[in-house]
Amino acid sequence: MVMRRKEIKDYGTSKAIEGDFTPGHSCLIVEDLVTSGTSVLETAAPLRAAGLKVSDAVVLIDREQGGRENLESNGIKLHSIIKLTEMVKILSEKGKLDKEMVRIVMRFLEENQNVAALTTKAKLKKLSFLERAKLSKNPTGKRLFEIMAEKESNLCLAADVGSAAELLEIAEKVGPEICLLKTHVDILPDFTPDFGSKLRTIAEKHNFLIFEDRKFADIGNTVTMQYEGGIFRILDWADIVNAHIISGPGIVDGLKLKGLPRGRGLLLLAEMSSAGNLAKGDYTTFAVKIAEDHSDFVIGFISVDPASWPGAPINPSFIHATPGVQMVTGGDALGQQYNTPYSVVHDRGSDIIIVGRGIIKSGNPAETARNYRLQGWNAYLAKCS
Ligand code: 5BU
Repeated sequence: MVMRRKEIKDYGTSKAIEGDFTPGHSCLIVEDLVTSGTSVLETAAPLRAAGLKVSDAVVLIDREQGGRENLESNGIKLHSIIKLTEMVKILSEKGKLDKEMVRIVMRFLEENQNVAALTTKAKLKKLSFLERAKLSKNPTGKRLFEIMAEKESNLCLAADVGSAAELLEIAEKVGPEICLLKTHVDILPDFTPDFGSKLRTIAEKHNFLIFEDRKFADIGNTVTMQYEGGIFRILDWADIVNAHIISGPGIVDGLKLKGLPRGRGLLLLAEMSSAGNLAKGDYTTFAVKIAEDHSDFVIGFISVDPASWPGAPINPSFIHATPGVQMVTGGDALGQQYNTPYSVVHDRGSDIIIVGRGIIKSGNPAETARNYRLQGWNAYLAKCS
């Protein structure tokens, strides 16, 4: 027997699901009644995320308001003991419901069958980047969605090159194709304090944002200093930074203290692309909860397969950015794992493809970036249509 908690507490086991189970086992969902099917889907998501197979649900009453169809389209067969119309019929035959009440109930059901079907469709419909820009509570998150729509680009270049000079050169070349440029400023041997302003000039010219992949991981007080100070002064030039949530929500409070007044945005590492990483299951669920609690500053996630997250699709104001992308699936010798732009955006539900060596190591980075941009954008269009 497995139990799903509706809310994850930050005390106790802090697990979304509890019980004695082994990944790969089948799990039958038991509910009292089904209306639109949302509650069963919310239960199925964390079970599936924990590796359980969910293909059937048993309920006492099917209220016949779109639940059966909704579940069917999510791979769950509904078995009901009785349907609401059958129940009304039996009660009326036994003289327990008068004719007027039967008429009212049947009419209500007829009207609400259509409403439920429409609501389900609206929920499943993928919003465009421009529609999502309007939902974002953070100016950088909003701007990023807008740039993606304006440039028809959901491509982020991971500019992992050998020097600051090379980075500025590739930013200039690839700039027209990207919505975002990702840096690891601590790998640049020729970093100088004017690096940030030079990169910002190029970013403004080609209309892209800058994301320093700093992966903050310390306590709130320390990250405020790491973000603002040192020789890199990341806060001055990076529109977006990211953080692990290993240290708890205090890290977001700390970064927000410095970043929010400057209109900056934060991505939380909800998943990682490398083999054997530990960012999964309840960890990912916790990242979503922290993001919801700080949606004025958190603009989204580093994700790998957000379509499989519990409660997916989650709040559409959040952006999903995915590293580990190349034209063919595979990996490198140190644990990196690659998926294709189409599988990342269309199948796994991400928004932005982050591409490093696939572009940098190619003979013509500008042309290769254009190909990645088109692949990523077409996958987005296919998802929305
Ligand atoms: P690649 O050359 O496309 O493999 O580069 C991937 C980039 O994304 C690189 O800068 C990594 O540091 C970054 N990355 C990643 O690969 N996986 C992750 O989970 C995260 C970042 Br978070």
